Amino acid sequence: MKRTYVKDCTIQMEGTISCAGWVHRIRSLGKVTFLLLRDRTGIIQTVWDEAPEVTLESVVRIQGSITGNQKAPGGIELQADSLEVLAPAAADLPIAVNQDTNQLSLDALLDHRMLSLRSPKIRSIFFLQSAILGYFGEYMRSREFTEIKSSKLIGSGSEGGTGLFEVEYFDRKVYLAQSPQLYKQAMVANGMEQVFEIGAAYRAEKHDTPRHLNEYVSLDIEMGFIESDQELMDLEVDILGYIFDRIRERHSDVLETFHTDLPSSVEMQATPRISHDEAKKILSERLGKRVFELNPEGERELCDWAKEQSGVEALFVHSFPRKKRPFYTYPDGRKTMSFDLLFRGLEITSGGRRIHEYDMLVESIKRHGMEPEQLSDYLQVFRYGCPPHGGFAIGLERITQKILGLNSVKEASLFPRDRKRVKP
Ligand code: AMO
Repeated sequence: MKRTYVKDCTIQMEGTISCAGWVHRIRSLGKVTFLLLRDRTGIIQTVWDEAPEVTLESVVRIQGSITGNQKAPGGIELQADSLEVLAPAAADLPIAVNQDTNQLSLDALLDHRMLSLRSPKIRSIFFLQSAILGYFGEYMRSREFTEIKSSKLIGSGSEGGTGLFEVEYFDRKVYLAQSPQLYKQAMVANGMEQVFEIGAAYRAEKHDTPRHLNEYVSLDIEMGFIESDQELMDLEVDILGYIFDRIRERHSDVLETFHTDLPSSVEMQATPRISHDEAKKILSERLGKRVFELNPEGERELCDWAKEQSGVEALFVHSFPRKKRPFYTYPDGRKTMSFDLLFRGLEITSGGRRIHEYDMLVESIKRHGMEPEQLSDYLQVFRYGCPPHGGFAIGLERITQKILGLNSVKEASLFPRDRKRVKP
C-alpha cells in the first residue's frame, strides 16, 4: 500500500491508509494505548485497543483509518489495525529523543548526535539551514552570479599564515583551506566577473567558544568592477532581506518553535553603517570606559545600539585599520575598504574591496610578514590584469544560530568539529 505522509493525513481520508516512521512516544491508559508516530513531515497519534509490542524509536509501518479527535494533535488520529516493525530499536536509548531538548546539556546533545538529530526540534534547525542555502543560491543566480567549487587542499594560507591545519599529501605537507578567498578572486579575474561558492572552511583556532567551529560552511561571494565596499554592503542587505522574507513566508513554524522572528527585507534596508572609529566611540560612551577593540561584549552592545537607532539588530562596521585585516584588503590611508556585519550580537560576515594592483599587493603581502614567492600563482592573477573587485563571506552556522537564537554555533552544525570533538 502506498505510503501516506503525516502532513497529508486529513479527516476526509476514507478507507485504510499506511503511514511509516519512527515510534516517538507510547502512552498506555488501561483500555487504550496511544502511539505517536513520527515521520519527516510531522507526528500523528495512533490508537490501539491493545498495546503493540514495540520499543521507542523503532521504525514501523502502521495501517489504519483516519478519524477526528479534537484532543489529538492536529485534530485527527489513526485508528490502527496493524503494525509492521521494519527495524527494531534496542531498548537502551542513551538519550530520550522525545524529551524537551532544553533539558539536555550541549555536551549530551553533541555526544549523542546520532540520536539527538532525531529530535523534531533539532532536525528543524537543519531543514531551515537547507532552506537558507537554497534561498542564498536562488538569489545569487537571479543576479547572474556563477557558482564555483574550489579545492579545499591548498599550498599556502589564504587568510595569512596562522590557523592552518596541516595535511600529509603524498610526500609533502599541504593545508586545509581557511577560505576560498584566493580562488574566488582568481575566477573574477578569469572573466566570470561575479561568482559565489558554498563550501567547507577550516580554522585551526584553539578557542572553544559558543561562536567558533574548527570546520564551518562559508557562503562566499566575489564580484568585479566595484568602486567601493558600500556596493558590497548594498548587495548583502539585499541577499539577507531576500532570505529573511522567504523564511518568514514559508518557515514561520520553525520561527515559532524557536520563539523568534526576523526583520523583513524593507526593515533590513535601515541597517546602520558606521566606521570602526565611530563604533569604538559609541561603545566608550555606552559602556562608560575607553574601548580599543570590538570584543564579543562590544558586538552585543553595538547591536543593541543599532536596534535603538533603526529597529534592526544589525549593523555594518567598516573602515577597519590596516593591521586588523588580511593582506588582500584594499587600503584607504591607514584604514581599509572593509567591513563586518554584526547581527544579533555576533559577526556573521566579513568582506571588503581587494587590492587588484600588482605592486600594491606585493607590498601588502610583505607588510603582513609573508613571502610573495609563496603566493606566486595568486600574484599571476594581478600581473596579467585583474579588475577592481571585492566580496564577502557569511558563516552558515553563525547566521543559522542567530536566526533561531541558538546559544552556541555548534548547535547549528550537524556534526560539529571543535578542539575536543572530532566525533561522531
Ligand atoms: P572571516 O575570516 O572573517 O573572513 O570569515 C568570514 C565569516 O565566516 C564565519 N567564520 C566562522 N564561523 C564559525 N567558526 C569560525 N571559526 C569562523 N571563522 C569565520 C563568520 C565570519 O564572519 N575571506 C574572508 C571573507 C571575505 O573577505 O570575502 C574571510 O574568510 O561568519
